[in-house]
Amino acid sequence: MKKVITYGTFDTLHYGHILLLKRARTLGDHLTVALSSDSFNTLKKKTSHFDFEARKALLETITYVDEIIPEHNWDQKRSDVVDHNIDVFTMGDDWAGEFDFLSDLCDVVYMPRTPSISSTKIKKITSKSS
Ligand code: C2G
Repeated sequence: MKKVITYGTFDTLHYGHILLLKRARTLGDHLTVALSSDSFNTLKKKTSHFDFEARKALLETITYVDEIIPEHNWDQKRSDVVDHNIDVFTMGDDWAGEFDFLSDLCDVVYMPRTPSISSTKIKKITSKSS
């Protein structure tokens, strides 16, 4: 079984995330999502509208996602790849080059980021309309 992993906050889940997860799943037979914890979001200086449990519950409804693990810090990727027998690491290409250090352990694939949609944009739209 070819295993794929990807990382992220996945706040206010939108079609950019879904497209990434759909493409990621086509890279293998099993997709693990390492979902940023609320405390790691703080470290990333990222405020998410939804907390970890809510973001996890949404991801669990997506057929492309086979497993969800927590992402607690920047440094867990190498051990995640080894511990979960990962064959392919993938992220959107806004991260291009950032994770090439994993290439001795697994394939590293950066996929085109979906333009014109982001959690930030959605939050702005929803705050204006509320
Ligand atoms: N993404 C995308 N298109 C968008 C928005 C996001 O393809 N319009 C992708 C990003 O490139 C990323 C994934 O969706 O691969 C998750 O995006 P975020 O939730 O913003 O995650 P990020 O804050 O980039 O966290 O250790 C890595 C970090 O946890 C990544």
